[in-house]
Amino acid sequence: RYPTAGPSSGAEAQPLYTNYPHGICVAHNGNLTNTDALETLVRDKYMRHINTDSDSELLLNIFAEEMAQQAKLGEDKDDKDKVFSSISNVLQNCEGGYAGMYLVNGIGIVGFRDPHGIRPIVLGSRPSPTQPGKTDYVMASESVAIDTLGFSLTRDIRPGEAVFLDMRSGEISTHQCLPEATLSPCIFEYVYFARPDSIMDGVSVYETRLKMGEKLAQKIMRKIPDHDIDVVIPIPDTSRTSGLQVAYAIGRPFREGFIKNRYIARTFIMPGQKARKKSVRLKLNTIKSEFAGRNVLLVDDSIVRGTTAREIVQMARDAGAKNVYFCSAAPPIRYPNIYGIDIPTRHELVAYQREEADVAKHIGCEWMVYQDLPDLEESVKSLEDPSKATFKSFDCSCFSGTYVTGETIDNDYFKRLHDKRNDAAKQERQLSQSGGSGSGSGSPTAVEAMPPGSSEGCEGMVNNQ
Ligand code: PIN
Repeated sequence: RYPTAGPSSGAEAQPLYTNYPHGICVAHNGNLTNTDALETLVRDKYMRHINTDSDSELLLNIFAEEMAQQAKLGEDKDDKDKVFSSISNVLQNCEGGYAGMYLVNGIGIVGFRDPHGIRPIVLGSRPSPTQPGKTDYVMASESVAIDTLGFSLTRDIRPGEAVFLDMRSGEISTHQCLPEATLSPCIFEYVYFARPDSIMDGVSVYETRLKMGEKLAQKIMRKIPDHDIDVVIPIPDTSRTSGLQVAYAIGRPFREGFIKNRYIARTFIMPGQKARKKSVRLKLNTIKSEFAGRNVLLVDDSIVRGTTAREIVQMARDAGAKNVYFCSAAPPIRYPNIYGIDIPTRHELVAYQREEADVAKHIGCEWMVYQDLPDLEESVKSLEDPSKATFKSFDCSCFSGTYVTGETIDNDYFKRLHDKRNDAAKQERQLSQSGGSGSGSGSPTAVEAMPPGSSEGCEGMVNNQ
């Protein structure tokens, strides 16, 4: 798991382990938002020692403590009931977006998903190759892992639900540990994070990206009906799918103009604008003949800090493009993400206090078009199986500033997030390998009162998968 809040020290590498009771491990994806309150609970009430700044350790101890209490109740209670009660305790106490698994030594494995289903987790199965008549199970963040291992996707784990695999009996059981849970998954999984071959909450990620392209094309046609686009060029890799559909829908050729150097590491790992900027040129090269003398429409999945976008527009010009237009399959990102995707603090976002035309000016293109948020939501919602109709809403917080767990997210929270996430802080942490993870309490969800921060920009993001 990449750290989105704390440092990346070896002690925080998953799975995290506690030896009391039973011996319990945790692996999780996402981010807890009330870590201060949880730290107090674990230290002062549970009297448990905390060794790291990782929220995974809190998740581990909250479950472990409840398992210890359940163990005291004696043998007459089923293992699965003890496990499910302990998961209920986790879900009631932990706020944020998270999904994961605990392995309880001698008892089994339990997978769980946060009460809003912000982060994904799926269950798969296959006939056991070693025990005829029995079934093997697997749980993972994305269905692609299930395919790859030769299992079949069974279903998504529901928000607030736990799935327990009993290692003694080999039985599987499920329980809705928080009955009032509702599904509001992170829409960014569909925009960028999930692999296109994943099926997430019953919807093909690939198909949602085609829809995003279709809706984006419609907006381009509405806004600039007399456009003079000669060719549509995606910025690899994620935007290929939506770019393909943009080209098809506006009736212009789709061409590969940027080729990725497959030996270069992802740029988000590099702190600081200079390193990232340089790495864009190392990472991508142009096929000059696709640009020369043409009006090109570049398509990207999203624009975060705009550093890559700006560099890429310049690369298109250097390759001989006559005019460069830009479109984004996602709406303007104006707010930080607090559920496990490292979208930085507000002032580092290119769309912070900028409208479309200002962003176009900043990245250096002739004009640009962003997807509208209702269209993005519709791109996913329209593909939902109507017989299931499970989406209540989506977590679109980085576009809208509305956080589904909003009641505990206040300005104090965002200030601390800023202190951890800005470039300068990240660089300092990289040197010292120390830091922390934060939270807040209070009421409003507004993030207007962000403190001024680092002037450095960067590109890219990462989530906790
Ligand atoms: C590209 C994913 N995508 C590319 C991530 C960069 C924004 N950036 C978000 C665009 S891939 S910036 O799938 O990893 O190939 O323009 O905001 O700097």
